[in-house]
Amino acid sequence: MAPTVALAGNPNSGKTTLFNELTGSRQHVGNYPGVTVEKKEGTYVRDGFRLHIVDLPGTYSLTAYSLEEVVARDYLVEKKPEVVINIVDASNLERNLYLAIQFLEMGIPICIALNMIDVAKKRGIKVDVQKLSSLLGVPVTPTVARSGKGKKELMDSASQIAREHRQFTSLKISYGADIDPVLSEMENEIADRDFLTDTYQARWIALKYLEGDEQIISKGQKVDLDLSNRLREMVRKVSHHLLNTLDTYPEAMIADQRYGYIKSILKQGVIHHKYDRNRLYSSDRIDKVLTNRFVGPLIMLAVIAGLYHFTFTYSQVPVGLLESFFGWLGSALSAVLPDGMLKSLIVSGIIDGVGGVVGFVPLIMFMFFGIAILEDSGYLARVAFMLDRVFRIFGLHGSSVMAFIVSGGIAGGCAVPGVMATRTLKSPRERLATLLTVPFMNCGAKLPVFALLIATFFAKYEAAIMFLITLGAWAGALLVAKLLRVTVIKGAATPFVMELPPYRMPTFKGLAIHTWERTWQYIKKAGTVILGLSIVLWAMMTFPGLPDNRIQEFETLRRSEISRVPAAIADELKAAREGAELSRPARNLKKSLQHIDADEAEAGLRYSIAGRIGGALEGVSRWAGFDWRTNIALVGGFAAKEVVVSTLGTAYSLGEVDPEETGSLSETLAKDPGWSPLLAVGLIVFTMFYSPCFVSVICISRESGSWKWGAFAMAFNTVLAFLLAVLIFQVGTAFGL
Ligand code: BGO
Repeated sequence: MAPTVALAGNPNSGKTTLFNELTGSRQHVGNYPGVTVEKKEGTYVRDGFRLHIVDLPGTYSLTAYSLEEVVARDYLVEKKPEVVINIVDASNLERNLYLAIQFLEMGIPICIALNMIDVAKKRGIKVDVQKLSSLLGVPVTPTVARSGKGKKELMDSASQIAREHRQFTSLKISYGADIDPVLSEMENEIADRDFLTDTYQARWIALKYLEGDEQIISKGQKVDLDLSNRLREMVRKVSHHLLNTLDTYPEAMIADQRYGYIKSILKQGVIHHKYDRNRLYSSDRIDKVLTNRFVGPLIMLAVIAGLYHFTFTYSQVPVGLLESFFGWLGSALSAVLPDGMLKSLIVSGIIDGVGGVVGFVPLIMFMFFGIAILEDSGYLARVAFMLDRVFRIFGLHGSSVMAFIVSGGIAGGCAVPGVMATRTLKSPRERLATLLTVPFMNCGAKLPVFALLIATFFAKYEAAIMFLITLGAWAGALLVAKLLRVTVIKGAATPFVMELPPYRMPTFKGLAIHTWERTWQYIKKAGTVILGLSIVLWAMMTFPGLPDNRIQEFETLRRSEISRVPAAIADELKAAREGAELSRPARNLKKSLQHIDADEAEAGLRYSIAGRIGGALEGVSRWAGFDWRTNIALVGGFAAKEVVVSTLGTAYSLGEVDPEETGSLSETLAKDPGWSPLLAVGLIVFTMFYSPCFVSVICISRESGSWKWGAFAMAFNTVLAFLLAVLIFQVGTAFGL
């Protein structure tokens, strides 16, 4: 039987004209079964090769909004023609490609007839056919259906696809940060239960539920009511969320993202207007400036620098207040609770550990608020669009940009959704390179570490240093990606297309919800995972406790200190209340005894499980200037990066050098002679690049399909981070910094 070619396209695209051109007198007209929609069929013959041509009803879309759309769609999924010729009006490309994108999303083998090229030319529109074809990944042939121009070339492409039975992988578009996670959750459920998957693909079914496609939903209700209801509930939730935050609906968002995808294709030099179009959409007008080749990147840098300035300036007061509050809480509980394990756990383990992380909530909140403005307005997608030019040089794909931004490319993201976001990348090699480098971004967990060190050592230049850290993270990620792409993951780059949704005015409600959602995630993590880890690390820093003979040694030291002064002085100290005025010899005795207490605490910490691990690593870590306390914090950071701050908090709290002058961790580090700005820079760089946290490693392994890559990320990143930290410390020391 002759292979079937279906003609599809928008009304008035020239479908009927082309059909008549192809079939001549070999055609007949009937109806699609059960409906009054006309069905025209015919035969095309060339060099003895016959093709059965079916003219589908003209449609703008493949949703079930009209009878024509349902008929066209049913024909495609039920009859599975070998190839679809999509007739696209070249003079109205953006509108016409909307249907083409939906064929690609369904994984239907298509070739494009770029029709009415003569009309386009008359209107001063020039289309780069080659570029369009390579960006869409399908053959594109310019045609003039009315004169038959391009007919032969078009049919050559179509016959080739039909003869080869070429399979098309379905196009995966990102539908935005709100829809994407729900879509993949729905897709997994659908695939697990084989729900309608004998006819449609799982992702497409999920998409139709999100678009509220009545035909698919009613089919679903009949097959598995329970799952269908669950899917509808997921859709209801995300719809509610979208309505609250962006004042939109999933189907509108999906359409926007599809148009954004098309816009991004057209913006890459596919279409040239000879005459200046006097009517530009406002988004296009804004884009003319914001994504301009020269001005665009400068504006982008200024926006990011402005974001950091805003965050650090306005969060300073609330961060200070929270820090003071935790300081006060620690001292107050210290005074009330009796000495012992419980007091140590609450004050050193929980308050100094978790408090250090919670203290940064205002900063995180301001940062998320700024990011929400960029995201909700549509500017973040433009950042990705501009960065694409740079990404290609490093062997990555433009779609990787979004994964980097989600992971904290500007700040405050998380590598876990970043790793998930790589699912939209088609090339497995580019995907792997992206997966392995997204953890270099400055996720929300690293921010408290940076904020602590910047506030302690570079307080005057907070925004500038944060800006440098961001540039450093990108530079590191891109260089490593390049290294991977020329060594372990070699292969050519694929053309890039990404979504450029229209600009929107963010609503205050939307910004508030987005900011709060993310901040709440951070607080929840601090209150659960970080709290748990802080307790475990406190235990590791407390047990097994000094052996009796060592305790005895410190006791002897204390006694000998006391025996060196007249008994009256020792009695004065003993009898004195907290804060009471003491004589000079009594004050000296108090200081000596406090030093012995501090030495004992430090000896206890060193003797603890964590202390021994930190101490054992000191032989190597000294090269980077890290002492055993920092080592404990960094080992804790393997579990979650926030733990670096909480562990430093606990470590310095347990081994307090000068108990009379307790202050915030920042104050303690500033006073500690072992710390310096140089060491802080080394530690910042190490934190930026060393092993992804445990959860990210699991995700990398799962998404790459092998534990090998998870292990690679841990080992490679840690070695790289260490070498950089050593370099900074050694060179800095050599220059006397
Ligand atoms: C009329 N170039 C030009 N210039 N015109 C084309 C081309 C092309 O490549 N292809 C088609 N057309 P349909 P659908 C018409 O009918 O095939 C013209 O809905 C007219 N009719 O000739 O019907 C085509 O099947 C009187 O134009 O589209 C047709 O997809 C004056 O585009 C129209 C002028 O084509 C739609 C045009 C009485």
